[in-house]
Amino acid sequence: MVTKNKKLLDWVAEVEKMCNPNSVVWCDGSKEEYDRLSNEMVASGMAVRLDETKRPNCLAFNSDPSDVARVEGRTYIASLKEEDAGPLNNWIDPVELKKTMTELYTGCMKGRTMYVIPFSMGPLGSPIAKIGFEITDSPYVVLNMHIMARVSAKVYGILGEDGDFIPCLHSVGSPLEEGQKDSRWPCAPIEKKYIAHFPEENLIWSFGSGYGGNALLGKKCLALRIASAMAYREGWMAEHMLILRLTNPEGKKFHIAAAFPSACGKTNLAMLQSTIDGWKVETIGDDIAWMKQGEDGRLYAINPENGFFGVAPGTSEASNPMALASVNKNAIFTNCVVTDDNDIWWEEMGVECTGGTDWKGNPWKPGMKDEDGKEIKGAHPNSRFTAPASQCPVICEDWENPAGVPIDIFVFGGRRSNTIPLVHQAFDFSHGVYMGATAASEPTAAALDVAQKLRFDPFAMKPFIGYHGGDYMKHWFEMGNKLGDKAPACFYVNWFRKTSDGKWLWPGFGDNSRVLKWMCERVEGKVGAIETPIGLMPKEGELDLSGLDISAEDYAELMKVDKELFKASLAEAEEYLAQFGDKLPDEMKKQFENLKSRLG
Ligand code: GTP
Ligand code: SPV
Ligand code: MN
Repeated sequence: MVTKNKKLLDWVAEVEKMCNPNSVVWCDGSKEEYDRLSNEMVASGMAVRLDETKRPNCLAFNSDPSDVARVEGRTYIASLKEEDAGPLNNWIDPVELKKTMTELYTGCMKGRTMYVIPFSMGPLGSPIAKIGFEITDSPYVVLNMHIMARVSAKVYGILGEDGDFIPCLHSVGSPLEEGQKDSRWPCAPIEKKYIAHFPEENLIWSFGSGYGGNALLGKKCLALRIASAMAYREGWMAEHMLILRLTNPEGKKFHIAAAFPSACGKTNLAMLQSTIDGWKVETIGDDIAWMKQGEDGRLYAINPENGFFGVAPGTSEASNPMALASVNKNAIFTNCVVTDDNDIWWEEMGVECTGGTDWKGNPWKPGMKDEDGKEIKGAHPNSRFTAPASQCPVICEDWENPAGVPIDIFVFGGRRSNTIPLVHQAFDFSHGVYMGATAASEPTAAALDVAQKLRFDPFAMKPFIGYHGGDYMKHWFEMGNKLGDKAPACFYVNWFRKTSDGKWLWPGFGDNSRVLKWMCERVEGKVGAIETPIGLMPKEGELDLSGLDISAEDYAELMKVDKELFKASLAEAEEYLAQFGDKLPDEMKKQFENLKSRLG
């Protein structure tokens, strides 16, 4: 018996009875376990092993074409009271939802193995870490969890006989009848998918999807939705943020946490290769930050994850060489092209591909067109790599330090082809909270069912706040009050502004270091700023553009603050804020009025 923990034993027995698997495997996180499951999945045809000389110990998977991203419309915060879930979440009464899901779970693991995965989010045994157990019938999930979380037999010891943990139940929702052949990627149809959270119980139930944040429950479900609700209750923060260390030519270190919506540049910024001399970035995390006030009054951040689940398309030697280096061994690729010579490929990888098998499993060549003459993409736009963070060449020596790193700068942002300038700074922390809370972004491929228009995505947390959005804003203001003059400086960026004919106005990627440099110099008081109605912007000549080929017209367009456009957007902001009702903090109203009067 691997554990004597009663809560764990009872829960596993109960789930086994309900789901009726063929057998139960208590996982230990070992290499032997990883290799055994990899070999089994290759033998059954569910995975492809890539060429060992080119990409040692790497696997490629293709998902079902219906199961390629998070499903926000099927994601629920089932708090006891509907008002506690707030307007940004879907809600179902927890009793009712458990009844519905219990019916779905009943017998759902027939013909399958049930795995019990012991994991820690955050360094094993550190006071800031949280222990979870994921029960799943997907060996693909077990393999990914090995990389993304700290899966280890040691977790049973840390848990002890009466320690607590966060139960995470997952099934692909596709039982196998006697003699039935499994599909390559079992899952359930959309109307049977549920990604459910019971925040008062710290409980997660996921059914019907095998993909990413729907299935790797330590990530969005635990480390953001459940953790954000805990953080609200306990006075800390769980945010959808990358964490990086930036060192300037004098050797001074700055720590930056940045919140951009899904597929809006966190992984890229976290591993940035600076294009300006003497400035160096090291990665601490690329997706999630847990932050607590330290004894010195500053805000300290840790990355609770152990790996990267990164967007593949667009990752190249030119855009993100450090991500590319992270996936040259021990990685998993989902929905990419397996090339004819058994390597991996995706669009804009920057290497030639003569052909292979596309994400749907069909023979594929670059430039292939469908019946309507539209180019067929080899990789799905939300195809992903899973790679151990330790393999990133610029991983920071403090990335596993349980004390975390002190945050100097918060960056908010989104994907906006117009209106929002490259960078502006908040007048103070409260204004920064207003900026973050009213951030808006254009849709990406990271979620299947998001309307194809601009949407408000407060602090990039719209899909991940485990409680009421108004309380979430209040919590941000309260953190600001607690941190006082030690609160991080707040900035807002937009790497994605385009010309009227659709060209990027800003080169982005490594050149984003120029913007980070300006932020650090602002914090140090080395540069000034121009005051605009929306915030503080670089003075002429103070944003380092040395060696960059950007025309004066493009630069002016990139930095333009069109007062009329901003004035016009006030009505949308007002409508968005109104949905928080009584829970909208007075400070948000005040900040809105201030902005309105500054815009005149
Ligand atoms: P999630 O993992 O979904 O949370 O995404 P993310 O925020 O980590 O986004 P990521 O860094 O993977 O970038 C998503 C897409 O944006 C990729 O296609 C990138 O190539 C592109 N991208 C990232 N940074 C920049 C940039 O500075 N400029 C431009 N034009 N594109 C960028
Ligand atoms: C995101 O969508 O923000 C991701 C990918 O990081 S997933 O893990 O699928 O949520
Ligand atoms: Mn993300």
